[in-house]
Amino acid sequence: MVTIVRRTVLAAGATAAFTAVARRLLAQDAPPQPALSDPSYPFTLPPLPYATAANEPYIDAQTMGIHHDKHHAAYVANLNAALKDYPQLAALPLTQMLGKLTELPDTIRTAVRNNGGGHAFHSMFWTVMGGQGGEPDGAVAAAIARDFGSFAQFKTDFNKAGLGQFGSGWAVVLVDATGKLTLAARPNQDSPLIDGKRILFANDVWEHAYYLKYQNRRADYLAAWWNVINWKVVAARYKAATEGTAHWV
Ligand code: MN3
Repeated sequence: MVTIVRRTVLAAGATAAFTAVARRLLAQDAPPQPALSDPSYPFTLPPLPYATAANEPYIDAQTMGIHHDKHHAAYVANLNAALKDYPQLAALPLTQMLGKLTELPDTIRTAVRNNGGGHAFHSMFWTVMGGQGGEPDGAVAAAIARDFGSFAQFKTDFNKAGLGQFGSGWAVVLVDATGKLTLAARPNQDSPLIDGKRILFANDVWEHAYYLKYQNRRADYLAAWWNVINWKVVAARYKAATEGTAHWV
């Protein structure tokens, strides 16, 4: 039944025709999304864990396709190129490589900062999307209530961080080993992993993430993005952080 609906929707070919109902059916048909573990050299572009149209109408399929296939692919290619002649560094998983950024040779530090940060951020980003939005439950909901007062306040503060980031960057929710949540805005692809911090989830506020649909209206994009967050993946990331399991990007 779901398969038939999907085929019909895809055959229509018009991404604008995707409704909330079709999106829900697609999501139900998709396998559960694992949160991403720590990748290593040679780095590869992880496939989008859903169709490019899975986040319609909030994030358009064309933006998703270009963002993943072009922008993220370029970070991966440039990171591999930078590490080509540094086998000892290339042996480090990505989180450790970023955590040792200040110790890296001058010749590749900026390339690793930008492209390693970009690869880490985007690898996380795809997995925390493709969901149905709404509100979290369980431990994540409790942590948000404790650290921000309410879910509404949390969203307001997160959106403010994203809107206040001048130029390109990310709005980030950090989680420490005790489960405490804090917000941060980071410029460019400057990953909090560089400072040894752990990311619960983040939203990309580079114009390439929203310009085709939202143009200069970053606030509208930030507000719409909550409709596609995947709280199941966020819950898995929170659990991993508080249980101290291997660091995920
Ligand atoms: Mn991006």
